Amino acid sequence: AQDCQVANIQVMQNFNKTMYAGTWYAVGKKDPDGLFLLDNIVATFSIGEDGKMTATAKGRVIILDNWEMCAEMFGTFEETPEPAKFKMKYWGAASYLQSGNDNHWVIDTDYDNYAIHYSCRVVDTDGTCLDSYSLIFSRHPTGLRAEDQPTVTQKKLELCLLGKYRRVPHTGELISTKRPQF
Ligand code: DAO
Repeated sequence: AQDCQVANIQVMQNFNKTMYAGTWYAVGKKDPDGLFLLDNIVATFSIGEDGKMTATAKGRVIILDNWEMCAEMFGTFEETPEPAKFKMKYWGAASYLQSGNDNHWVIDTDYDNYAIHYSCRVVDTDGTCLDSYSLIFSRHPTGLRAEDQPTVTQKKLELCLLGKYRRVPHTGELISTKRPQF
C-alpha cells in the first residue's frame, strides 16, 4: 500500500552512478508547478575524475509565455548518505533559463534500458509531496521496451503519481535559435 509519505519513498538500492552515466531520453514526465522543460528532453550524466556526478540536459522550453526555444542546462550533484539520493544544483546556459536546487532521486533503473527519477520540491505538513516532478528515462529515444512498462507503472504507483505523467515526444526538431510561437 502507498502511504505517499516522501520519507517512505523507496529508492534504487546499491545505486551505481558509473553504470548510470551516459545518455537518457525522457519519455514520460510528471510536471512540477511552473512547468519548464516541455519535450525533446535528453540528459547526459558523467562522472568526473573526482568521482562526482554532473549532467547536461537539453529540452524545449517556453519562456515568457510565448518564446519557444532549446534550453541547454547544466547540473552538479551532491551526494547524501543514501547513494540514490542526490541534491542537484542546476542552471541554464543563458541567464533567462531556470536555475535552482532540487532533490534528485533515482527510484529504479536497470542501467541499460529504463530509469525512474523523482524530485519533491515541497513537502506538505502531512508529509506528502506538495510539488514534485518526475522523469521516466529510456536509453532508447523510441521509448520504453514493452517488458519494462509494468515495472515503471508499479513505481509510478508507489510514488503516488500514477496517471499524472504525460508522454514526452522526441521530434528531433530542436533548434537553438529563439523564435516566436504564434
Ligand atoms: O521541467 O519543470 C521542469 C523542472 C526541471 C528542472 C531541472 C532542469 C535541469 C536539469 C539538469 C540536469 C539533468 C536532469
